[in-house]
Amino acid sequence: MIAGRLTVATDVGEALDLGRPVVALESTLISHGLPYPSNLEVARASEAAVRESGAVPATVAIRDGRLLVGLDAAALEELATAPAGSIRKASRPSLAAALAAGGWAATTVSATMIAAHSAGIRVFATGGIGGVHRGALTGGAGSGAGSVGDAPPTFDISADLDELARTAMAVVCAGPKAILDVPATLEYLETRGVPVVTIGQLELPGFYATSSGIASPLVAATVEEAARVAAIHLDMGLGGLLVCVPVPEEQALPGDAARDAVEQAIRDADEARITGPDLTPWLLARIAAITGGASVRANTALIENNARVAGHLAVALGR
Ligand code: PSU
Ligand code: MN
Repeated sequence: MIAGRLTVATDVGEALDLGRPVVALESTLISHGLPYPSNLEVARASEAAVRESGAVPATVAIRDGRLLVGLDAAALEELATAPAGSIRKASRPSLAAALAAGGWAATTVSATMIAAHSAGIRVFATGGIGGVHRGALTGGAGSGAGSVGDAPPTFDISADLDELARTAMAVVCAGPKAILDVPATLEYLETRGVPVVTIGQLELPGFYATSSGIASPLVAATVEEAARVAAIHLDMGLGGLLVCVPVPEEQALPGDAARDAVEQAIRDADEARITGPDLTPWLLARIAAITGGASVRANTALIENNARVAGHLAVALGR
């Protein structure tokens, strides 16, 4: 049983008992997605944004064989300041091993959904979900297996996608990460029955950029409208859904700058032969270097914004 592995923070447990809105936050973006001190700043800012929206934040991580749902200030700081590489990245396939190993592990979207859902949380905010990596289906560039065209397909598809299909939660993000094959990620989500609802614009957000250039499968004018769809999908037990919100305009990267940085980073990852769970953190760090930190400002802004919207969504779902 998952519940037997949970350590739920007191304020989170009280809110859940009283039926008050709670928003789960993940920890891989803290340990693997962003450099210190931006990671700690955004972790704190996200919790504050959830509170300002009228909900209780529950950052999820693993420590000493327990799934922590809600971290105190000291735990958050420990996680954010741990030396690079000292914290495991736990997703569904690596969750049991991370629990068995003891010590700290950070939870990805899939592992956070498993813990938060078991605790009774229905809304979760992240930055950008994982998805179908470039070269996953076609091989060649982006496959991580060397720079050019004859590399075989990698089948590198994030466990986030199947988790969305099976676990009933609304996950708020700024779109699939721009390092991915975004059209293939959308098709995969459709095949697995996951609604993708964008709030406030017709196009799917592009993570660092406000738009991906691809039409969103579903559009909601307001958070309340998205909440009505989420409530029905979750109540019918149809699994999870993805709610997309664009990065705030002021911190967004221009679409072409984001595209150039992503393509350069993917070429570099191919050359360095980076594959598997290391690929996403490696690409994010490389894009930060290429953009002189502009991607980190966009990433932190979108994470905090998603936390705020998730808070409003949780409040609306509670009505
Ligand atoms: N959003 C961010 N930065 C991140 C992530 C999301 O802004 O680092 C993390 C999430 O934890 C997500 C993971 O589940 O990246 C995807 O990793 P992979 O592609 O290896 O499945
Ligand atoms: Mn992968």
